[in-house]
Amino acid sequence: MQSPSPSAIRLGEEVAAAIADSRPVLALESTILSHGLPTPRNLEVGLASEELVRDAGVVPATIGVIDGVPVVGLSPAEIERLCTVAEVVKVSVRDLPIARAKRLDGGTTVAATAWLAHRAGIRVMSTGGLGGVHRGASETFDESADLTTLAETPITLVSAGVKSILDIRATLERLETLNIPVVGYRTNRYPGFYVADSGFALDYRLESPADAAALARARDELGLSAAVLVANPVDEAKQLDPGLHDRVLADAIAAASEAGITGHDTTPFLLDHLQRATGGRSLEVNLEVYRGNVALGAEIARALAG
Ligand code: PSU
Ligand code: MN
Repeated sequence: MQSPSPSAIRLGEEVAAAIADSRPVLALESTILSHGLPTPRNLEVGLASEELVRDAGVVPATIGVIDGVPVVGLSPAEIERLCTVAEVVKVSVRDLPIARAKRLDGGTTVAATAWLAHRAGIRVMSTGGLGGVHRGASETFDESADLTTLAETPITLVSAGVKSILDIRATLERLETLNIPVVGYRTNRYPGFYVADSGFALDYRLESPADAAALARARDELGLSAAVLVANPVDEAKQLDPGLHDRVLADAIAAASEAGITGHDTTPFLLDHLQRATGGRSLEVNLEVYRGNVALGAEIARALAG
């Protein structure tokens, strides 16, 4: 991929200064705000996450698209705009030129956020759940561009795995094919977002932010292009009850198929269904998971800058 012209991406002032001084910066996505969480929780989460990063001595860079311009380091007013305006679109990498030409506002996916963060010189990013291979993908070909983009984006990404609304086994196979290292943070089990263990094993684990920094440096020394994925499970004490999880998941998948939901609408639809079907429990777990990933991402950003 070619480099964007320097004026194509706008850096927030604080973020630009931190990058120039090699101070730690943590990138955060905005699809989770525009399409993943209900209003007004999305705005609370967007602002509280930045606060959490600052408290760790790291500069937050929430990334999104305003009037077609990709912004690395949105202002609080811009975060509010992406959280509250109805016309905000979900922007993955393929949507960046469309948003630009049409001057749209957009919440950026993991793929678009990582792509922009890397080009701005940011080395670590946190999200809740990564996109992946959807169930039925052998028929629909519905696989998130998060995977192919991360294969070409040398960043460190902290997530709690992929949600069980996806085909986790297929997602792990694709990550292997795409040469993307996946490591458990203090676990040998791949996390299942709402639950600490998805049922799949991981070959490698890390014990500390310093370990994660060493892994990122090793990748850079070898000149490999893929992201390093740090899979950070929710505390078992705070996970969604696995029995409840399995029941409501089956209902959500059936509802999506009945409603004829496909493509990029699938994830927001399923998440919304889960939230309502668990009386908000899945939302609380979602926020707990996200907080944990933001906190760990900030520690890794510090370890890499140190
Ligand atoms: N997974 C979640 N919540 C989300 C997303 C994924 O649990 O909000 C968002 C992320 O921004 C991710 C995107 O990058 O959805 C993937 O969408 P798609 O499958 O359309 O690529
Ligand atoms: Mn898709």
